[in-house]
Amino acid sequence: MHTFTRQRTTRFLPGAMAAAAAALLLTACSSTDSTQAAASADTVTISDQWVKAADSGMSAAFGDLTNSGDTPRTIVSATSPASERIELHEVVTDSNGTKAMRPKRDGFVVPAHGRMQLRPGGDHIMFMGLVGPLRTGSETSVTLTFDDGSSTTFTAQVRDFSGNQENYVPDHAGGESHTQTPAHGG
Ligand SMILES: [Cu+2]
Repeated sequence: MHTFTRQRTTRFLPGAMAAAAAALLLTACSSTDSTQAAASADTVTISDQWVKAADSGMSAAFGDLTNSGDTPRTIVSATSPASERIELHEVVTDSNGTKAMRPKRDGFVVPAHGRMQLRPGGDHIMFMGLVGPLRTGSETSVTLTFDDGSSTTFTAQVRDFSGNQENYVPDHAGGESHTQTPAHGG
């Protein structure tokens, strides 16, 4: 049983308001026009979402993203009151067979009429700086922002998880390696 709330927020620049209103009027006037694109937040939902319990430092959120629409949707960032900073991570295996996680450069793409799974050992929503302990059984909210500017907020339960852990490679393009071993299940 998960609490799930969705919010659709679209950011308008003040000057864009009139243009947006005009576009809406045009759409309303043409009854046969069904090309008006839905916002990503209206077609992507999450299920089985959860966050790994942690006392401090890093953690991660997981779940199943489902896209009911006809076009792929891309998540470009995330926020949560539980963490000062959040990154969208992937896990890669280097030539030595060592797993490491790093920011996923192009975000999370949820395919049209498809699903994207966020799992320990795979793509995950990385909490980079917990503001306080994440205790088992409590809940926290996470807001996902799409590349069209829309966003959706969900509530996730905190669960115990002691699974695979990977090294963190903050910048895989740079020559330096700041390897950390966070206590997180991603
Ligand atoms: Cu990570």
